[in-house]
Amino acid sequence: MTNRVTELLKIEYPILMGGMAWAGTAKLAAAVSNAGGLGVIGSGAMNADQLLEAIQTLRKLTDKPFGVNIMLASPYVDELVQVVLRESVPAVTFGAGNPAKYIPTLKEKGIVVMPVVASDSLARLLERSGADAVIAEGMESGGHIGEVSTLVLVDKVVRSVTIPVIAAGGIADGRQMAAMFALGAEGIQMGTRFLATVESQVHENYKSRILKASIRDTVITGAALGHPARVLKSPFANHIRQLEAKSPLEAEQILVGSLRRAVLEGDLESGSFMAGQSAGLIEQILPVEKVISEVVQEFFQTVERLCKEVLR
Ligand code: TUI
Repeated sequence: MTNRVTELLKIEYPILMGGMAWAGTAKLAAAVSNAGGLGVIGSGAMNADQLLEAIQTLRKLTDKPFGVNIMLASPYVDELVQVVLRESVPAVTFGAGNPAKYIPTLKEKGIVVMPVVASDSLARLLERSGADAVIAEGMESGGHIGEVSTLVLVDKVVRSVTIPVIAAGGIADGRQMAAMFALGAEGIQMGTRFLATVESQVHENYKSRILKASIRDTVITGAALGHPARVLKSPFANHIRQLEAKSPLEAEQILVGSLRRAVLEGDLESGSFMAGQSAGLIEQILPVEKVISEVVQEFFQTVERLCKEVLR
């Protein structure tokens, strides 16, 4: 496949890995890059030394382009930006905030900058600030989310900017990829789909919970705390939702470390199993390469089918 996103990133398929704290390891990112997509190290829970180590590990596993996700709510943002500059990583994605002030120095180094946006207004602002592409992430996504669905957000963002738009949130297969391309997106980003792979290092409980989930098995926690996050339903998620209304400080306290407990320990009692609504579409743990080849194959089949059906 060749389009503006594959050319910008020098990759084979316009498929990006979501920036996932704890779960977005060097090993998983290298697998995505080796399969022709853009693997992305999730630095959300890392300090500068840990990010440097992850980049070095990834570089031993692949010589293909890759990215680093910087979560703007991290206390280490400035030092993480210094690491990606020093290491001249090929690409950076940003989430959970406005990264405009970091764009000029990253561009000077030739780093491709792709912020995640949940609104058309931020997309326009970041295009003016020099972003190379934007990732329009709808509220079907796992983790921290905005308020607009992927279908509506991608349509609006495509009409609002001239830089390439990458669609994210709820996407796990090739028919959805074709739907996003129909709206004018030139790439997709998937998170949850890559968690349920052989190379993913999340706890087995996390993978099996994704496989078992139906499309209605996610809920939003943290809305009353000002940081809504989509997670798999559980007694713990229900408990937080009740607590955050009455006692926000207590809710914040029990949320601390809950993503780590889910990813590393598979803690079913007090873990936050962040996942998108696409969890309900995922039926099998597959090698990353198979995920990407199936998505691409289904994308092309869908485009062909649409041409035939409409032109019959
Ligand atoms: O960032 C994500 N997903 C995440 S981050 C995360 S860890 C976290 N925990 C608590 C609070 C914050 C983060 C788990 N999952 N996705 C990208 C994303 N960015 N989704 C939504 C946004 C977003 C929202 C508002 C981006 C910009 C924005 O505007 C802020 C502004 O200043 O205009």
